[in-house]
Amino acid sequence: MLRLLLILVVTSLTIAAPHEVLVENRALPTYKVITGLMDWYEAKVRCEAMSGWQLAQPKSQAQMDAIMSLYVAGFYWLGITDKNHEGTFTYYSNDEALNFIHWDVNEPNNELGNENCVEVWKLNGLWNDVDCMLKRANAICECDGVNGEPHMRTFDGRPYTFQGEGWYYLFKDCTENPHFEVTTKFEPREDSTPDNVKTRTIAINVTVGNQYAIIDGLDVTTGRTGGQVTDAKVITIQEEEKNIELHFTSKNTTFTLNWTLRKHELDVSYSGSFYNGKLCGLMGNADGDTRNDFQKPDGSIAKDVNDFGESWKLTEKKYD
Ligand SMILES: *[C@@H]1O[C@H](CO)[C@@H](O)[C@H](O)[C@H]1NC(C)=O
Ligand SMILES: *[C@@H]1O[C@H](CO)[C@@H](O)[C@H](O)[C@H]1NC(C)=O
Ligand SMILES: *[C@@H]1O[C@H](CO)[C@@H](O)[C@H](O)[C@H]1NC(C)=O
Ligand SMILES: [Ca+2]
Ligand SMILES: [Ca+2]
Repeated sequence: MLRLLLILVVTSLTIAAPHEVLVENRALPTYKVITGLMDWYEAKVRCEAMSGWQLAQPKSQAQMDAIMSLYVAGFYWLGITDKNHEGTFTYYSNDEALNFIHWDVNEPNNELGNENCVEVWKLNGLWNDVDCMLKRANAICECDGVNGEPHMRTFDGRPYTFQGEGWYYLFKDCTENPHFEVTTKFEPREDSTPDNVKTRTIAINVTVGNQYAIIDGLDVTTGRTGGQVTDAKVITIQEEEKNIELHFTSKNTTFTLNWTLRKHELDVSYSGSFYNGKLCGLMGNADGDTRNDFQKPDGSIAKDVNDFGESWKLTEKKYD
């Protein structure tokens, strides 16, 4: 089951390592401390309960300094672990190699044999590896979005912020005989200013074969392109009080879109493997590799967030 949280946006790129450069170029993430004596897993859950947030994964001294500006006392969990490969610590969200380390002397020492999670344990911000199950630390959470806003996430789990306006391809069938496409309309929020534009999703158009469903706020319109009225309904829609769930199946894959108007949040998931690596659009290619998610329609890797986002804009004025 792959997931996505949508409202706004973020990014990076890639193939070898270029996205790391972009991470460094971006403004600092926003940090937040959740206090309480938690084990590492609980800290992770508490951070991720906030849309767009995760356990902090400091990637530079500047980020470490920003985290330490919130330090009061005690221990603080970070999103760094070697639980899946003893001795090799990585960022937990994407399992990528650390590009910044801040170990205390003689750490990591795996002293108790199972010290697989990393904590900040001293005022100077130095790290220690410790048992993930110890209920002993506060959580430091980070949000990569602009001003702590939630952002987009690709099917493969890469978060990014992109403030597009208008209609964009969220994801579509990129096989030779495409069968579906899902587009979304972004519009500036009320609190946007010309210098700081923040957009959000306001409408969704799901087209499967010759049938479509348009969600605009909480209004749903369905219809057919081309006029043929032969096929059975391929898009199913369940309208609840505060959210709309929409499903469609193509090959052996069922896509589920869950739209919550109040939060302008669209949660997309799918089950089935046929489309792994065969999707494209703002949610990436779903091949399990976060590093190649920022491909443009021509297959090339975008040079930055805007280049990526804008490449998926609907150019012809199909609809407005
Ligand atoms: C859709 O979202 C609503 C509200 O966020 C939630 O209660 C519901 O369980 C979700 N449905 C699915 C299928 O995820
Ligand atoms: C779905 O399709 C893919 C590709 O054709 C295939 O590898 C996979 O086994 C299928 N899965 C199921 C559950 O049928
Ligand atoms: C929805 O998208 C389809 C496919 O791109 C397009 O043909 C159709 O005009 C759109 N529907 C509306 C009402 O905008
Ligand atoms: Ca240790
Ligand atoms: Ca990918």
